[in-house]
Amino acid sequence: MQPQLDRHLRFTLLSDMVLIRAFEDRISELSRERGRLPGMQITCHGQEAIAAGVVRAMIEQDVIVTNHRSHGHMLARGVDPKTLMAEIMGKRDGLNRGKSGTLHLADPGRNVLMTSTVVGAAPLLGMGAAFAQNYRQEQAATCVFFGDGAAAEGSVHEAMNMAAVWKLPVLFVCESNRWAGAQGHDEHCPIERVADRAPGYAMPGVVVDGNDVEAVYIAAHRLLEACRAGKGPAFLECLTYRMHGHGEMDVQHYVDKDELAAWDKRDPIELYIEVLQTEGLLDSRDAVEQQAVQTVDAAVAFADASPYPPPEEALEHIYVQPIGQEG
Ligand SMILES: Cc1ncc(C[n+]2csc(CCOP(=O)(O)OP(=O)(O)O)c2C)c(N)n1
Repeated sequence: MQPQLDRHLRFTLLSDMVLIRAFEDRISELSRERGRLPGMQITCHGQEAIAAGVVRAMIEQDVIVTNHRSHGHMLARGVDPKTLMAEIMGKRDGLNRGKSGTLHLADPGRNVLMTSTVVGAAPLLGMGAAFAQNYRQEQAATCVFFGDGAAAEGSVHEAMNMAAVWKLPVLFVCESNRWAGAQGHDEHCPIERVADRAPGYAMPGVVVDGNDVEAVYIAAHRLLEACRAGKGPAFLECLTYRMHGHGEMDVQHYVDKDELAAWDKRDPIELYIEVLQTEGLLDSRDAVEQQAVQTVDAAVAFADASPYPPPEEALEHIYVQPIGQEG
């Protein structure tokens, strides 16, 4: 059934994207300030429509397993920007008590099971989560996010194969952003559309414009409903472009500047603002942008005020306690 994109939902999609952009713009800024952010910072700049569109198409019970480019998925899922920022800064009040940093974020309370930065691991882990959903006969699906580079890993093919054999409720979401580190799509993928592989695993392979948030939402909504209805896994390829370097310190010397400029003209946020303004639904973008900046300011203030975790906590919450020793 075609989902209803009412006014409220359309504003939600826009404000999600604007918040993700504002949050990550601050991450980019902070990453240039010495000592502010530990580790490598990886943004989804230009890919916000995929995060907002897919995650808002999910129901609460659906599970997310994501990869290194995960801030957008977390924010669209409703993770508190304050604890998210504190976690990225490695602080004690962070989402994962400062133990994860940006690369291993998880929010089990919101069914964000984990972030795996082992390229190609998320689909296998997501397949496991979907196996559990099936086993428990839950009316829920698992959404796995990975890149077109990851799609060249054997683990992704094993995950797709087993998910199809066992008819598991998994939506494989490939964010085809044309890059895998400094390697271009053509260097690791012999076909133009990764989704063309899906029929080989007896699942639908749908290709969508990943910079069109409503198109992403509609496709994800339809495929997730089918997954939950017991129709087995599905593959959604979202065509987009990685606008920043692999990480924030990568200056993209290997990227064709004309290609980058052409994709910049297709910025998902600008495209959607134009749609909403043309339809007379959005007078001014200022309010939504100001709101996002205030949220990010508050997140940074919260994170700055939080201490670093003391060394004694380093080994806490690492392993599940054996049964009988939980207390
Ligand atoms: C198994 C493994 N190999 C290599 C790496 C190093 N690495 C981290 S991200 C990345 C590129 C991944 O590209 P893609 O899956 O297309 O995602 P994108 O970064 O483009 O979103 C690589 C090679 C890794 N983390 N894990």
